[in-house]
Amino acid sequence: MTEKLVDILQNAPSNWGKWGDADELGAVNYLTNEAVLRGAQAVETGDVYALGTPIGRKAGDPKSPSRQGAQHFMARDEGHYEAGKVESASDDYMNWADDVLNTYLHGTTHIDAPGHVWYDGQLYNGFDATTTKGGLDRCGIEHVADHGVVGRGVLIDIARHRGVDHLGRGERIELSELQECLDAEGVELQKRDIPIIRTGWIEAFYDGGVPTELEKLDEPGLTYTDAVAEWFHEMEIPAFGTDTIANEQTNSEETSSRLPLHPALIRDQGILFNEILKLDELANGCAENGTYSFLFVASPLKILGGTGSPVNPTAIT
Ligand code: UVW
Repeated sequence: MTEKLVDILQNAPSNWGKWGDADELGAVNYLTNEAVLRGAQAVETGDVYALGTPIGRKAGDPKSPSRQGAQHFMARDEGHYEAGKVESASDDYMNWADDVLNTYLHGTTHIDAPGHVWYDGQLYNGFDATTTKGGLDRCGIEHVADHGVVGRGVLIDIARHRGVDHLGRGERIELSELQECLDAEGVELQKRDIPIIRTGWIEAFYDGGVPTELEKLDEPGLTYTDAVAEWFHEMEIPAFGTDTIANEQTNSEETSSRLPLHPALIRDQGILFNEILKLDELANGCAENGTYSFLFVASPLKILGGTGSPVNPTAIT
C-alpha cells in the first residue's frame, strides 16, 4: 500500500462504528430480512445458475499467482483396496471413496472476510492488525458464514454492453458506464443490492485468452476514485462480485496502487468481495429473458478465523 493511497483514504467513507464497536460482520449487516425478501421477489423463471468455477482442472484453475492451485487427491479409492493399502469395512459389503482438497481459501471462487486486508495497523472497524496472527481473531469469515450472503443480485454485463467477448487488459470501468449499462438492461440497482459485474475475463481465461498470473493479468474493472467509494457507501452495497481475480482494475495510475479498492471497500467499509465468478450462463439467461435481477445466495464455509472461503454462489432468476 503506497503512502499516496493511505493519504487518499484518510477522507474516504467508512462504516466503522455503524453497527457498534464490536461488529465483525461489516456491510453484510445491510442484508436484512427486507433485503432478502426483495431478492426473493426478483425470482421469475426459477432458473438456477451456479456461479463457482470448477476446482482441480489439470490445465489449472484461475487464481492469483501469490497462491498455489488446489490439489485434490484420493485418500481411498478402488485402487487403494486392490493394492491392499486400505482395509475394507470388515464384514460390510461396501467400500467407499475418500478424498482431500488442499486449497488456498482464495484459490477459487471465494468471498473475502472483512478482516482480509488492512493498513495503518487496523482492520475493518478498527480492530488491531495483530489480531490476525495465527488466524483472524476478529472479522473472520465464520461470522459472515453464520449470517449468510442472501439478497437481490443485479448483473451489470459490461462485456455485452460494449459488444465484446471480454474487456481488454487493464481497461477501466467508469462509474458512469455502470449506470449506462444498467439503463440499457432496463434494471434499477437499488440500495443494498449486490452488483455482479461481468467483464468476460474468466471466460477468456478458459478460452486461453489471458494468462493466469495476476502480474500479467493487468485486469479490467472499477478502480478507486472518491466517487466510486462514495457510490458504494451511499448505495449501502453489502457485497459485490466480478468475473476477475481481484474485483478491480489492477494497477491504478491515480493511486499508484495495485489493489486500491481492497483497502477502501473491505477495510474501510466492510464490503464483501466475491471474486472469480463464472458468469457466462447467467449472462446468457439474463439476456434471453431480458431480466437482470435475481435472488443471490452465497454460503461461505464456517472456517474459524478464516480470511475468506470458497463458495459456489447461486443466482436464481
Ligand atoms: C488479494 O488480492 C490480496 O486477495 P483476494 O484476491 O482474495 O481479494
